[in-house]
Amino acid sequence: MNLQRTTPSNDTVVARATPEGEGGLAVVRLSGPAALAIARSVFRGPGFGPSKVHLPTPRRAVCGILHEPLAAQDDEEQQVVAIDEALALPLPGPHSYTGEDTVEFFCHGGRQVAAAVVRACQAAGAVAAPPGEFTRRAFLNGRLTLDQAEAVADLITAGSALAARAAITQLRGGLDAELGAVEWPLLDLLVRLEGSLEFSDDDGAGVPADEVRLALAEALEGLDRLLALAPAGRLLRDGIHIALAGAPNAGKSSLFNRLVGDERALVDAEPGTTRDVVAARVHRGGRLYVLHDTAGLRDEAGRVEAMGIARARETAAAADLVLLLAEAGSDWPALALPERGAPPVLRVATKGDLGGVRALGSPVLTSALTGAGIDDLWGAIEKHAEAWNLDEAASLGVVLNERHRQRLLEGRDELAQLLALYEGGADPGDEVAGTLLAATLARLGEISGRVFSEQLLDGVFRRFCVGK
Ligand SMILES: Nc1nc2c(ncn2[C@@H]2O[C@H](COP(=O)(O)OP(=O)(O)OP(=O)(O)O)[C@@H](O)[C@H]2O)c(=O)[nH]1
Ligand SMILES: [Mg+2]
Repeated sequence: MNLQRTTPSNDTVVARATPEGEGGLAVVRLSGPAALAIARSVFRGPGFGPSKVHLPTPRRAVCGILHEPLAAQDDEEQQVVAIDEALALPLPGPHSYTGEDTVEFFCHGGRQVAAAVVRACQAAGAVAAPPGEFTRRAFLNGRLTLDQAEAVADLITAGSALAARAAITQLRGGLDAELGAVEWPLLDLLVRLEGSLEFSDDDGAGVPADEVRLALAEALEGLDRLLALAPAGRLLRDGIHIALAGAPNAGKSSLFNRLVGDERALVDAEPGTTRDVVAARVHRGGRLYVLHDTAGLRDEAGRVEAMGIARARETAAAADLVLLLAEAGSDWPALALPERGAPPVLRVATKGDLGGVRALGSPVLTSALTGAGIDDLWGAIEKHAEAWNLDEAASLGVVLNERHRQRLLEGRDELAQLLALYEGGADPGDEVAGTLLAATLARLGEISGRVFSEQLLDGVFRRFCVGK
């Protein structure tokens, strides 16, 4: 197997790990071979400071003074220019987040202190850490797999309780375990295929085709099970997007406001009130929903309204679920969604308080005025959401992103092709099978980073924040 490992750079990096702005505390993190030496020149406290007689106790925080770097490193009496009173926590490698020597400073929050601490560390020889640098080093030092590193970013950006649970479960090895269940039997098979080549002179017997076929079929099933969770990964990360569409005056904005629990969109008796798409986030049952109110659909509209209607159709086509609204008793408007990949449509009758009969094919009758049917509507929405298996993905810790999905799809297709050779009755032979299988395993190995390139890492860590 192609195991590429580039070593982390020799720099010692520094960055604030907490967001900028006012808050009680800020954390500044130093990591790299010179972390302790740099910490000694900007922090005076038990075990720190210029004297090398006392060393800090690993993993024990001490209180002291963060200061401008000292000119003469070994002058115990030298007066320091204080930046803050702070805690320093020495975390020697390899038992640190990055796997390198690390020192974390817990200083006062706000805009000035942490920035001054970072500057002091830089003056003492540290370089500013680019986004994701600490996690990149953690990966390069074997502290995390690549998909665990991605889960760190997902955990930080999680927009819902369920997304956070999914990310921490993936960080704790969820996806790696599920992938391993597919990869290990294939690795085992690969070893046997390659072994049979080496010893073929002795006994002439390769791996029985039936066994290869069975192992490939099982792996294929496993990959399909994982791929079925790809939509859940996207919905956990981006939220479930719901578009409200319908004829002008159907009561879309009123229902939108009800669902959001806030008067976000303008409501008026005049048809054509909503032009632009108005979006709002709603948290329910640990999930994040992003609702979109849109312009009423009609044919005769002015120029600006027509632009709004085009946006309404685009929003509906891109949504995960469309609520198609019509006043109880009136007809359903034509939505004209694209034929391929169109989202499911849930028909919702509105203005139920006016006494109109429930329109044919509508499972839900609502009134934005009285609030009747709103709980039922949420129930129907949640029923749709169940089908996307967000809870399963979260409890397994399988939060697939586009990168994972692509590698899984490619691996799946390659395995399917190999399996087809066997099923066609033609045994391709252990050598061919072994070569194809090794290529597939290398592709799947990019998910956990068992196989990686600098380019792959740049792509993954680009979306991280500074200080992580
Ligand atoms: N009685 C009653 N009136 C409603 C209800 N919902 C909306 N309305 C009224 O219907 C009119 C249109 O409501 P909107 O929510 O602006 O309708 P819309 O579909 O967003 O309209 P456009 O943005 O113009 O496409 C307003 O006068 C609302 O007060 C309802 O549940 N019951
Ligand atoms: Mg409206």
